Amino acid sequence: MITLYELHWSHYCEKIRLALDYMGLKWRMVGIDAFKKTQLREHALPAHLPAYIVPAIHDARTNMFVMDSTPILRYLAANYSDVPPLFPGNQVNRNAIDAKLIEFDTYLGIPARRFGYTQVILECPDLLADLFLSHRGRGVFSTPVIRSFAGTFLGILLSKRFAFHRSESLGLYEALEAYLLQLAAQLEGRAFIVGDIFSAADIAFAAQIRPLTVVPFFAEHPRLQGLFERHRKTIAQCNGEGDFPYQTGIANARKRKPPVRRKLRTLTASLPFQSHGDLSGNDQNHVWTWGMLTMPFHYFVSLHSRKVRQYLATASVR
Ligand SMILES: N[C@@H](CCC(=O)N[C@@H](CS)C(=O)NCC(=O)O)C(=O)O
Repeated sequence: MITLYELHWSHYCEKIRLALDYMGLKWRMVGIDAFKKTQLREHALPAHLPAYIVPAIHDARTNMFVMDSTPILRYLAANYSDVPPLFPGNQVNRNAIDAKLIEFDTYLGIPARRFGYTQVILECPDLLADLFLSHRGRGVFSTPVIRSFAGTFLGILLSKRFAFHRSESLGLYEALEAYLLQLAAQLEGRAFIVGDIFSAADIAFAAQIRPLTVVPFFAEHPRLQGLFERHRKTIAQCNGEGDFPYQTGIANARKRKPPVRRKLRTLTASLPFQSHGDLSGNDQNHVWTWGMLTMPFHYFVSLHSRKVRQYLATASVR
């Protein structure tokens, strides 16, 4: 039996759930405490990684503990045969799938997480208390005022962890838009992401674009609709989950208030994230540094830069 350690809403974790189900393996999930990570600490930290993260798996059959989503997919493919393959085809195709996984982890997964969380913070920050604290304090974090304070506090912590307030000055929205437009052009008329067969690359793409479904700048982009259609189709084909709580939370918030959109601008920027050999990049920063003192300002002011609440997109706002 394989144990998957996860944070359920993480798109890196969804990728592994989809892959395990696609392969038809027996597995169970263990939700971790995002702060203490107690469940992960029962296993030794893999030497090539600096800190505990999810997804991680423990395979009771081999007694192996593997962390980081693409190494997990590689492990599953290498250790389970006679199941639908994650890396089908010849060696060239397999290498291309592997390269696409690292590309998606780095260029799609990292910024999509950033913009997804930013959207939650701007539209319904209280939801963060449900995501991170529902298992703590015997329900106290679900009571209205405490939920609201906790949501704000968590939003500030997350903004420091991922430097959400820098996205606008770095041109990250435009940089991801350029990456996705290029991807959409590459995939035009093609059923699968690599070659002519379904693979882990299709699974990874479907999971990793999910956070962008709540960001109007991307979700309503006229030239990106094919990518979102591909996401929906792949999730349905794999019997994946419907809307996640953050998607429903934002949809409900939009029944009360208009969505938060961006003022458009013309800017050329590229994604600054980098992979490291056969490992993907990440963008996590230390939370408890002196820089934390400036975070309330960034949270309440910088994060709102170029954002407007408005029901419909216009020529200058989406
Ligand atoms: N490159 C990693 C990224 C995993 C990652 O960043 N996981 C996040 C959840 S989405 C995490 O564990 N965060 C815990 C933390 O920031 O301390 C992968 O592909 O699995």
